[in-house]
Amino acid sequence: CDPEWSYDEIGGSCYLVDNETKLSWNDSRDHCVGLGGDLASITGLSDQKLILMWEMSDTSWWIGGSKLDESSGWTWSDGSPATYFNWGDGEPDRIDEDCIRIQTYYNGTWHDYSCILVSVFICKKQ
Ligand SMILES: [Ca+2]
Repeated sequence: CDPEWSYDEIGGSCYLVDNETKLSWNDSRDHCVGLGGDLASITGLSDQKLILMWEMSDTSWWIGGSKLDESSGWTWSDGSPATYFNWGDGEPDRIDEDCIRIQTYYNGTWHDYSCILVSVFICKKQ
């Protein structure tokens, strides 16, 4: 992995947790793509546990899930199959919240959130 990226031995991916830059979901995605990756997909328990291991600060992070394409339902921006979900209690709860954040202060459960709001984010690349 490049400097500052963390290696996932199980999945073979590299992750970048950017805890200083706050961007909308789209701008976060563009930022990750510009670095040769995409927003992080979380496709199963191993991805989920890994992210929690690294990042226990008290916040929420954009990940690559969205339902911006209404015909497809929830999808991952990197094209990974969206079969695993780890929603928090009562989530997803709003039709106008089309993007997903992982909440490190709620055991890494996810919530849907308004894509235009700014947030820190997690990138991933193969
Ligand atoms: Ca929500």
